[in-house]
Amino acid sequence: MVLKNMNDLKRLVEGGPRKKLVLAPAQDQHSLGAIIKAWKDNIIEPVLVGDKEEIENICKSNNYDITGVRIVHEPNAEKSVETAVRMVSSGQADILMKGKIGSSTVLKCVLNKEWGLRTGNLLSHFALFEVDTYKKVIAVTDVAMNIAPTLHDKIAIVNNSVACLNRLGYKMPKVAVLGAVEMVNENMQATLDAALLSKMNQRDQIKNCIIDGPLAFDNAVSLESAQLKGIKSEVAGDTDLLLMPDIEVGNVLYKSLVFFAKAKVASIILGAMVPIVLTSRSDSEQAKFDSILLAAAASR
Ligand code: COD
Repeated sequence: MVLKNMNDLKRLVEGGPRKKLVLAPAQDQHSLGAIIKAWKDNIIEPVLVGDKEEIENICKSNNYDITGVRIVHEPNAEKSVETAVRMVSSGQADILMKGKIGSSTVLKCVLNKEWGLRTGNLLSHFALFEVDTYKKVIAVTDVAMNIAPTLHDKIAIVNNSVACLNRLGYKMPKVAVLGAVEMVNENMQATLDAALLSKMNQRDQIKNCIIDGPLAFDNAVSLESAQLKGIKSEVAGDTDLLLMPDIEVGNVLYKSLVFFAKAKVASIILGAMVPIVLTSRSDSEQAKFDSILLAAAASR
C-alpha cells in the first residue's frame, strides 16, 4: 500500500485508539486549532501545557471549545516543554507536540540525558509531502534535525524512516539517495555515501526497503528523465523516500515544495520514545493537523 494523499493518512488512523498528545507551550493559535480538530475527530486526547490565561484567551477569540481538556499551567515557555517531555518519559502521553517555541529548544529538552526521550537511536526528522505534480505522497528526510549526517547517521536516518513507512503500510519503500549527479564522483561525498548505502541494501545490511543512489532529483522523481539519461533503476521515477545529503539541501527543498509548489506537508521527529510533532511556527493549521495524523499513525 502507498499513500496517494493526506486523506489516506486520515483513513489510516480513523477508528483507531485515541493517542494522548501533549502540546507545549500551548498558547499557539494554529497548534490549538489543529489539536481541537484532531480531538473532535477522535484521533487524540490533548493535554495543554502553557500559560492558562493565554490559552483560554486564544480559544475564546477563535471559538474553540476546550471544555473537558486538561490544562497544566506553566507560564515559562522552556519549563512548559520540560513538563511536557517529563509527562511523555513517565508514560503519561503518546505524542509530544511543539507549540510556540523554537525547534532547537524542544530538541535540546528531548535530548536531555536525565528526563529526555532518548532511546539510544539517532533522532531524525521525517516529512511527507502531497504535491500535485507527483503521483503519490513523497517522504523526505532529514530536513530539520541532523545538520551534516555522516554515513553512520544516514544509515540510522534511513532505518528510522523505513520503519515509519513500514508502519504506515509500505512493505518495501523505494528510497532514492540524492546527489547532485547520478554517477559516483569521488569529490562528492554525497555520491559516495549513496553508493555505499545502495550496496549495503543489496547485501541486506539495510532491510525492508529498496535503496538506489546516487540519483539526482530529476531522475529520482521522473522515469522519463531517468530513461533519457539511460539509468536503469527500480527506484527512479517511483521514489517513496528521498534521503537528503544535508540539512541545507533538505530544508530548501522542503520550503520550495511548500511555497512554490503549494505542497501539503506533515512532519515528525522519529527515533525518540514517541513521535514528536515539530512543525515550524509558520506552518499552517492544516500542516499541523496532518502532522498530528502522521504522529498518530507512527505511534505504536
Ligand atoms: N539523535 C540523538 N542524539 C543526538 C542527536 C540526534 N539527532 N543530536 C545530538 N544528539 C546528542 C549528542 O550525542 C549529545 O549527547 C547531545 O545530544 C548534545 O549533542 P550536540 O552538542 O551535538 O547537540 P546540541 O544540543 O548542540 O544540538 C542538537 C540539535 C538537534 C539542537 C542540533 O543538531 C540542531 O540545532 N539541529 C538543527 C535544528 C534546527 O535548527 N532545525 C531548524 C530547521 S526548521
